[in-house]
This record gives sequence, C-alpha cells and structure tokens, in this order.
Amino acid sequence: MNDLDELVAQAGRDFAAAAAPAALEDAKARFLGKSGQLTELLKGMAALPHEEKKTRGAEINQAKQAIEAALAARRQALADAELEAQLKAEALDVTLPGRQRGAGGLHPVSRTLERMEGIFGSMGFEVADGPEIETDWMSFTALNNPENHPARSMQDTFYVDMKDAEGRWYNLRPHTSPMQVRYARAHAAKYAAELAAGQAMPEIRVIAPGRTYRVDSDATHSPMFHQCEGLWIGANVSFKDLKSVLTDFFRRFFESDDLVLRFRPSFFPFTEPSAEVDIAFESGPLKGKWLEVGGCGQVHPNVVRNFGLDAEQWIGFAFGLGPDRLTMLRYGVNDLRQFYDGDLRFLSQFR
Ligand code: FA5
Repeated sequence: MNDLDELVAQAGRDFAAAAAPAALEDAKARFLGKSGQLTELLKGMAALPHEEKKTRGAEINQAKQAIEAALAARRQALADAELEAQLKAEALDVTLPGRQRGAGGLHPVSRTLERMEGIFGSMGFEVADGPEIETDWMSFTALNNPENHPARSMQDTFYVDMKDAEGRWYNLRPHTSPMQVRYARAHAAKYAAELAAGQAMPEIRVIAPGRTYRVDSDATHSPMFHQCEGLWIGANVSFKDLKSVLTDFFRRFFESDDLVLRFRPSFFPFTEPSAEVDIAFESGPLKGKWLEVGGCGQVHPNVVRNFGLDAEQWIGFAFGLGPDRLTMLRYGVNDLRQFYDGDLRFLSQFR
C-alpha cells in the first residue's frame, strides 16, 4: 500500500469513527483543511521535478477525490441517522384514540339571562341594552338620589377617572336602573307626538339585562354581577300589576306553581312604594333560607319627570332582578363567586 492509499484508508477510518457532524468536520480538516495531510502533499509538489509532477499530481487528485467521496458518504450517513432518530422520537402512534374537542356550553348565568328574556318576552316586554359606563347623573341624580345619598359613596360604586362635558363623573353602573331613564328619554318625543296626534295612551314595557358593578364580594355578592331591569309604565299600571308580573315570572322561571315569594317593604329613592323580593332555596346546602332576588316599586314622579314624561299621565312600576342569584337558587349553588372563578369542573356541570 503506497502512502496515498494509506492516507485514503486512514481518512475512511477517521470519518467512520466520527459519530456526529462536528467530529466529522474536524476529521475532514485533518486531511483536506488548510494544513491537512493531503493539502500538505499538494503543497510538496512544487519541489518535484517536472516529469514526476504529472503522475504524482494525478495520484494525489485521485486520493483527494476518494477522501471527498468518503466524506460525503459519511455526511449523508450521519444526516440519515439523525433524521431516523428524530422520526423515532416524534413518532405518531396512530393506534391511540384521537383527542376529543370538548364541547363548550353556555355559562349558567347566560342561560338564566336567556330564560328571563324568553319569559318576559312572552309577556310583551321588549329587550334593551345600554352602556356599562354611566354618568353620575344617569346612575344617581336622574333616579331621584339626593346629592349626599349613601348609594353614591365610594364604598358602593367604582368611579372612572373621567368626566363628561358637563363635569359629571363617570362610574361603572352599580345597577341597570339608568336604563329606565335612557329608554324613556329616547322615546319620550315619539310618545308626545302620538298623544298630540290624538292616539291612544302609549306604554313602555321593557327589560334591560346587563352587567353591573359594585365594591362587593361575599357568597351572595360579586364585584361584577348582572341585573335585569324592568319598566312597565303607561296609563295606570299599578303595584298589583307589579306583583302579578313578578309572581308569574318567578313561577315560570322556577317551573313551580307553588313557589312562595316574599315582598318585603323597602326603600329606593326612585320608587314609592318600594319592596324587595325574596325567594327561599328549595334544594342544596341553603335549603329553606331566603335570598333577596330583586328590588321593585312604583316609579317615583320625579323620575318620570326625568324621563321627559308627564308624571300625571304616566304611572307604572320598575324592578331590578339579580340573575346571578336566580342562578344560585335554580341550581342550589351556595356561593355565586364560583360562577366567575373560571373553574371548568364547576362550570361544565351546567352544560
Ligand atoms: C337595585 O339595584 C335597584 N336598582 C333595583 C330596583 C330597580 C328597585 C327598579 C326598584 C325599581 P338592589 O341594590 O337591591 O337594588 O339590587 C337588586 C338585586 O341585585 C339584589 O336583590 C340582588 O339580587 C342583586 N345584587 C345586588 N348586588 C349584588 C352583587 N354584588 N352580586 C350579585 N347580585 C347582586
């Protein structure tokens, strides 16, 4: 074996011994690099006599090609091995059962809201929607709250660091009652025109469900909760009508003709007389305990005037119900904050 054959054989062994691409490149440098063994042989040719140069040059070139071919083959082998290892590591087991895409469902409180809209809709109530950021005037003043009424205090209400053009602070509405004012004011001119044209006395029959906010947090209060406002006002809508609408609503909501409601005398600046409505839990850990589910009453004449309507002509009632609490009662849940914890183990029970 001449020196070149030996060199080619050595390169073959070194390349075979290289277990990773980096080691292979090191081995390549030892033969084909700037000071590699083959490169040195090529450099040494300069000293050879002219005749020898030809044959020796051809031999060295042949050896170089053989080394390059061995290098390319080893590179390919290493790349193939790496790919195979990767494929093995990421292998798909097609015999495994497929991952199911979990079916979503409506949030239990959304179900309650839909149910409420359905029942009130069947009683002829329209559904209105309005802003969650309100002015102090809409949330309080228009609803006959005296300037220093405690309901305006920071303890109840989240204020927003922003004033309207008239310098009134904005707040996250603490109840849906501003919607009474918004809805009535939006339609007052139309009603006045109808009356002026000699048409029959119109009426407002509307509910306004939506999110509300208060600085509150315990088992029956959350800082973000829902209310469903209701307003029925017209020629002579009485407190008796209020009681029968709410009784009918709750009996249908809970699918129970024997449901007992408790109307408790109460105070709201925007209604007179006013009441709070309680319902007892029929199941769950709080069975038999009363839970307040809403406030209601005959709309105060000052509020009717803020609607832009004639308080002598327009008489009726309003209510504000708590859909989160109705959901607690319906499913026997004892802490409404669970509705907003985002725990799918809890929420998926209501799918
Ligand atoms: C009011 O908010 C009045 N605007 C209701 C009203 C409307 C009265 C129209 C008269 C005429 P109250 O603060 O009681 O009233 O709230 C009404 C209902 O909202 C409560 O009965 C309760 O069911 C629910 N509620 C109040 N605060 C929370 C809270 N932090 N978390 C969950 N539900 C609440």
